[in-house]
Amino acid sequence: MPNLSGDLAQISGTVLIGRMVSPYVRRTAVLLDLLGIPFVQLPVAAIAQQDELRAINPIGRVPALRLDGHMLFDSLAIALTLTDMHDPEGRLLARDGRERAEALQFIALVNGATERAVASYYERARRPEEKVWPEWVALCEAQASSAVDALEAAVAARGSSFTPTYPMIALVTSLTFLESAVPGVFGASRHPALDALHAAGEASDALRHRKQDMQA
Ligand SMILES: N[C@@H](CCC(=O)N[C@@H](CS)C(=O)NCC(=O)O)C(=O)O
Repeated sequence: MPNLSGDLAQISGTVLIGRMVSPYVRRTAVLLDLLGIPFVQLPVAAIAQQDELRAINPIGRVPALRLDGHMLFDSLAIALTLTDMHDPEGRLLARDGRERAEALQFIALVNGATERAVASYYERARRPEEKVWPEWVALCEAQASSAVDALEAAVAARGSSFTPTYPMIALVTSLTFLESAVPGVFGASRHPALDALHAAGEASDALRHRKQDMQA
């Protein structure tokens, strides 16, 4: 019987809990790398290992991050904590003013699109076929598409160059997930600016060391 709490007790230092197939886990790993924080990854499967996961994170989701002996969860809360502590110049996430407000809104769009896509994916992939609710799938995917369209407009206005900031890393990891899990929400013909940025981001040093991986 696997025992996540027991495994954690055996490891010292910073531990990232979750698999790279999750865009939220993957962006957290990339952020830790960019901040130069060494960590051990425990590739816990959120659904299959729910009971164990809830014993360490009451919401039963990944990522969770054990940092300085405390368990943090929710990727944005983790990112805000890590950048407050280790990014004093706001290199990865603007620290104040309009730039911070814009960065947080951008992340909210990325996370909103991803949450709706995850909901649609779970409905289609995890429910018994006869219980899948097509109207719910359509609503989730319409919301995800609308958020991705807004991201396309934002990126088209600023240009498709990739810089390894947290909002860009969040975007690229989510686009990779969307492409594989919810076909039709993000695509090169409708989203040329996002497509160019996505390709540049996935090829960058920051991301290519932390591949999306179903197993890891
Ligand atoms: N808002 C959360 C979302 C995390 C999330 O949805 N994680 C998914 C994996 S991609 C998960 O844990 N799913 C299991 C579940 O929701 O039961 C975050 O940003 O960390």
